[in-house]
Amino acid sequence: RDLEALLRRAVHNSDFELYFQPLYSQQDLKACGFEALMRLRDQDGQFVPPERFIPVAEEMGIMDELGFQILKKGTMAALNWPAPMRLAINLSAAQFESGKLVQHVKDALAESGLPAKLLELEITESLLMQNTQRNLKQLTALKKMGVSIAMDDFGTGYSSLGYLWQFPFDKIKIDRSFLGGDENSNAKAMQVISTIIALGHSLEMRVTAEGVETESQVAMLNKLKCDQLQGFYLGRPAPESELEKYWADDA
Ligand code: G
Ligand code: G
Ligand code: MN
Ligand code: NA
Repeated sequence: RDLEALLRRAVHNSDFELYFQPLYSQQDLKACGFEALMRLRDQDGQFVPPERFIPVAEEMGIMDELGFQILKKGTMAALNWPAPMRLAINLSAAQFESGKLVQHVKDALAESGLPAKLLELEITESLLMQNTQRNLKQLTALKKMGVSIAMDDFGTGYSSLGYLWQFPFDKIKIDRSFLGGDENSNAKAMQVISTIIALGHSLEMRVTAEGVETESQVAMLNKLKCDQLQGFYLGRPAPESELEKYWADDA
């Protein structure tokens, strides 16, 4: 199939792009890092959605190698950002299953020279539902290297709470569905968000809200002392060449 050929080329020639979406710190509402998001183009130059190509890459058994390429590309890009701008990278289960993840992260950091403390790895809770102990072990090894670990899409999985206390995550990212409701559901969603923030803080984790699309959401999350914000209102995923604006107005 076409998509398989695209993916095979992507992994062989590192023929794909990374886009980067800014993460804002609540305190000064300035960008403090970027999340890398993989972008793959078809023959016509149109983007194929990650929701479509990532499952195929996993089926093909190349997601582990592709994940390694993403780590290498991402850390190389982040090297050009002003410190302490951080890099967040999404991991997939295949990278844990291969048993190579820790070495891949080590290699990417060594090759790029990016300090481990500037790298944050995002995992979803579904990843911890299989091979829990084995995966937690790899996360522990990564943490020992100085890399931080975030739980992505928090609140959407089956047993968010079950894993939260089993591993010292540095950060929780509240799934964007909590911010996506209409005005009626908003008040209730706010209660839930506020509770997740309190829970995270009680476990000494930082909390990020995803899917921030309006100014009033920014104000509300500020009031709730949500540590970081991410969403289209603050910045859409963009290519490396367009990130400078996020630190240009710093001086
Ligand atoms: O921005 P967006 O449409 O790219 O992302 C859609 C989904 O694809 C998200 O769940 C995101 O976590 C996932 N995704 C995007 N880039 C990567 C990547 O580099 N690695 C992995 N494992 N998932 C990614
Ligand atoms: O699962 P993960 O959080 O890694 O997914 C990132 C995805 O979320 C990307 O597809 C990105 O484009 C999308 N995204 C980021 N911010 C927003 C937002 O404010 N609104 C919506 N609808 N999607 C967003
Ligand atoms: Mn993510
Ligand atoms: Na997410």
